[in-house]
Amino acid sequence: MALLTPDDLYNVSRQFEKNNDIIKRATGQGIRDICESVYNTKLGNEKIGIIPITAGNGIIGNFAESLFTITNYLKLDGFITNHTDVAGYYDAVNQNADILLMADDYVFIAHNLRNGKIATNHVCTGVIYAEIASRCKYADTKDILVIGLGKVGYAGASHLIKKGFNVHAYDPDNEALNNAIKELGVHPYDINSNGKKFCMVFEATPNENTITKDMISERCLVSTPGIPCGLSSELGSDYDVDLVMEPLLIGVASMLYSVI
Ligand code: 2YC
Ligand code: MG
Repeated sequence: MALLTPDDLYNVSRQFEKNNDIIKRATGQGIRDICESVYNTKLGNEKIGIIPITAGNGIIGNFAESLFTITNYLKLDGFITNHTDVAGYYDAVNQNADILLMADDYVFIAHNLRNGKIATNHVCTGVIYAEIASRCKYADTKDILVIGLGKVGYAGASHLIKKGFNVHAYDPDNEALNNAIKELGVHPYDINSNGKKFCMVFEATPNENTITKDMISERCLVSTPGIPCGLSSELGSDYDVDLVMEPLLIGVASMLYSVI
């Protein structure tokens, strides 16, 4: 999994609002309403303990601060613990946190201490970006393209299958693709066949320029948490593309709603 950098998180709240406007334009609803509907729940004023973790590659500049930003946007009572790691965990519990947010290089979790629910960033990011793509208001089809069937892509594809979409999927790793065909029933998408063009695309890869002209219709919605962007800026301008791509906060919103 590609680790975020402080640059990725530059002006993260501005990036979030810009993307929320694009989501509203392309789906008719904002991220809060979409999360309420996906998880069939509403946020209250939960207390959120944000715990910096020094393990592995250590603290990422602006990571904890970015999490604090989204807790404010969602009108939650967020705080960053004074200490890191276990001492930070202890702080958060002592300050009566309802939900803990913490990440090492392998997993980023939200843990609700009141109901025991725990969620991971990669699953919640996959679900919410797939959901956004599937809500394209100018799409008159249930056909949707999923590019990338790693942990994030697989979670999104699974969510779309459950919602009754016809998922056409591609991953250069045949094992990942065969797994998704066998376990989820996705249709393998042959990138060399100049076949179907999609107006709804969910891309979850660590690679750039994975989306080509042959894959998308002139007017389309591309939803991708992937850094770097799978949609080249040329294609983004040649075609009329609504591009939803934000480094962290849309996924975190999904995590918080999923443990309520
Ligand atoms: O600042 C800290 O507390 C660090 N331990 C945070 C490490 C986060 C590592 N994960 C990532 O960079 C991201 C995930 C948030 C999603 C994809 N990569
Ligand atoms: Mg990508």
